[in-house]
Amino acid sequence: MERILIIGAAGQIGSELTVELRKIYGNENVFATDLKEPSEDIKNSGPWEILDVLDVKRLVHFVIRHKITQIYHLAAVLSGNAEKIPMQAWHINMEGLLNVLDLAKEIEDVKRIFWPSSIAVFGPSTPKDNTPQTTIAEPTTVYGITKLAGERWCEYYWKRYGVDARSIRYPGLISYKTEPGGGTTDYAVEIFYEAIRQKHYTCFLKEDTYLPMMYMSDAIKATIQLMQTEQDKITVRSAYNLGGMSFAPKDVAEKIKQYIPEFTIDYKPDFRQAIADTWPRSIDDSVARRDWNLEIDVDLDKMTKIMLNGVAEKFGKKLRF
Ligand code: VAH
Repeated sequence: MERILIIGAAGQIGSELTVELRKIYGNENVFATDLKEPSEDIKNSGPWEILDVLDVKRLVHFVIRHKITQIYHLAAVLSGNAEKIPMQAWHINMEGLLNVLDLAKEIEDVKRIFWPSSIAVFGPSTPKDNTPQTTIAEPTTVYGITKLAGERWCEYYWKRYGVDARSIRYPGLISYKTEPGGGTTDYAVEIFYEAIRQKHYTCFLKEDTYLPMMYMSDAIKATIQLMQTEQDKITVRSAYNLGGMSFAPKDVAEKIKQYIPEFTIDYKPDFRQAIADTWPRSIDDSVARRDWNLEIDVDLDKMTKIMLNGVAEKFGKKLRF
């Protein structure tokens, strides 16, 4: 029986991944942990605990006590915030991952690790369109540096110690269940909150900034699919490219106007524009499709309806699109 530890269960990915994993493996077998309390539905549906991935003693004790067999280590400082606290971001993002990899190396019961990488591993010298799985990766952001280094460590622990660590280079992820968390792609979350709150949004990126994006349900499905794939089918031990769709702020604004005609937007690029300008516009995820049948269901139109309805419901507004 799988016993799963989620580190970062209160975050954007963790808050939805915990729910889906509990549906598959049973509520009592999925342990939600974070530095802050997770959502009510996570607290009320299964075990949860405050846990700091940097507290190695407590982490090891937790894993042994609960006979954990898989760890999803999601906690990290995202791109925008990492530029404000470079050394803390390096420490948190790298020490956290290395603690988990070392623990998997030492504790026999821990069979599989998931850790999220990002298209942020790519930099200005990377081909921007349909970026290949294997290509130049010279990130110029702190976040991207931590993700590239993390990928190298995952592959090292697999080759040297046989630790079955798996990873995905997520594009920008869009969901409504948690507030935006300091990422550069989070304009694509904020815009829906502001469209419902005040029918206007001031975007911190230029209107034609194309970035690879994905709705959260597709990302969660891909993550679980990768973790359920037989070991001999995995050919990438750094991190799999994951593309999804590519759109710019102007595309999202146009889609929102189809449902809220009075919605308006203006553009005031900030420091995050320089981050976005170093990332690809679109990603080739054919290797993931070949190795573990990646499928993407949600396009921009479907995502717009889901986001507007979801945010409206959160605010108790009687809107249905
Ligand atoms: C960020 N949401 O903006 C993350 C993501 C591709 C970007 O990794 O930092």
